[in-house]
Amino acid sequence: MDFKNVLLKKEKGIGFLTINRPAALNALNSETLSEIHKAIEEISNDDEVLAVIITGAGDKAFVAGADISEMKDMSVIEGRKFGILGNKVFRAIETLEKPVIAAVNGFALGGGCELSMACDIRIASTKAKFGQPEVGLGITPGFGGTQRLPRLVGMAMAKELIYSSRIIGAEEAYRIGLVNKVVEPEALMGEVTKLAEEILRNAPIAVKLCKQAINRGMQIDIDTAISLEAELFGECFSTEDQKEGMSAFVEKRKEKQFKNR
Ligand code: DAK
Repeated sequence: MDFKNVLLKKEKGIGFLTINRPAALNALNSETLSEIHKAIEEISNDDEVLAVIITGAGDKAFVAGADISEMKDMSVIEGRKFGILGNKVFRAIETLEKPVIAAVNGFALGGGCELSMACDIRIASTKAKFGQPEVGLGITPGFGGTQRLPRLVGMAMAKELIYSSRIIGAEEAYRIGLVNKVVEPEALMGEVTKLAEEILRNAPIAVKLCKQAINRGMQIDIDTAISLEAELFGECFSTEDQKEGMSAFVEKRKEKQFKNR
């Protein structure tokens, strides 16, 4: 499928999704959000793609936020519709049955920080900047920032960042646990690709079930979560990949042929 504001490239099992509006620092307007949704659907239906990397075009921004020019004159109903669209897209990323890594190459503000937080893992370049500056614009974060930021960095730190609308650098984001790693800008895509390849060496169904167990388990009480883990663990034994993984160990074989079955 051809898109106007995103690029989708598939290479060796990895889907590279680039938000591509560099003149507006990749700000998310409705059209871009709809295209991200379509791209995620395409990735979801493509059995050849087993991991996803999301980044921003250009050398300045990952995504500088929701599109302020589009939002400026929205009515209550339009604002709500926009919020529903954004949340639908970000939930589609969060619940995609494949791991998603954000390669944060520059500004990740407002909706951009929220997009990165809907991904499973964030790797940042030293040039990345994170923040939820919405209260300075007279609004609350609207694409899950008030919910995902406290889950990642804790309630007090999330409140400090959201109430103050302070923008922080990559090292600070690393220190508070918002990003997994910080690398030089020229090393960023190599680093995220290497991580995706490392994940791809494992059994895809097991990775998918781990994502489910962690995401769903973190929202429920520990007893229910442990039952969920037990159920998903059991499910693995219906797969050919479980047989292959364990046979390889017993036979002292280094090479494993996982088939995503
Ligand atoms: N929206 C639209 N255009 C943007 C943009 C944005 N978020 N960010 C940057 N741009 C555009 C600029 O307008 C400029 O366009 P031209 O003037 O060249 O046409 C171009 O990108 C380059 O930006 P600058 O000239 O400003 O570049 P600088 O290097 O000087 O500054 C900056 C970079 C990132 C510090 C600055 O652009 C900036 O402060 N941008 C806005 C950052 C921001 O406040 N982001 C949060 C947006 S609010 C909700 C739904 C969603 C949301 C909330 C509620 N509901 C429905 C409930 C989400 C809200 C947000 O994300």
